[in-house]
Amino acid sequence: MFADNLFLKIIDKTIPAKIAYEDDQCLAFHDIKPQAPVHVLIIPKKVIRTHDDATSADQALLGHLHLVAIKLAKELGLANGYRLVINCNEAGGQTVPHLHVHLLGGRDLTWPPG
Ligand code: D5M
Repeated sequence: MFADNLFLKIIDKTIPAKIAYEDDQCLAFHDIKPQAPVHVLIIPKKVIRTHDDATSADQALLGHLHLVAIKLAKELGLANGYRLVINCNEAGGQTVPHLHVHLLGGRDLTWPPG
């Protein structure tokens, strides 16, 4: 089962996080359990529980998350490459019920992922 939506507490700053970027639509912060030298989560401020819950109304927001990922990849020294991951639902490995984009880099990433 999903855990609580603790990312809402990161958005409202009741749980601390190492914030990499913030604007009116999204927040990016370093993952507490990094899987690569750079591992940042980019989340919308709007609650969208899973990737499946996004609708056409979220089209620009989803695009915005990608553009923020490009900006952060540049700022965080990932010119050689990086990976974006969205885990969707339990079988997809999602544990926090708030859509998030993982930005991973800083090492040679292998394929397929686990
Ligand atoms: O990814 C959920 C991610 O959220 C996982 O990589 C750990 C991360 N996480 C959990 N709690 C925190 C806090 N408090 N700060 C930063 N990062 C956190 P998923 O795709 O749902 O498995």
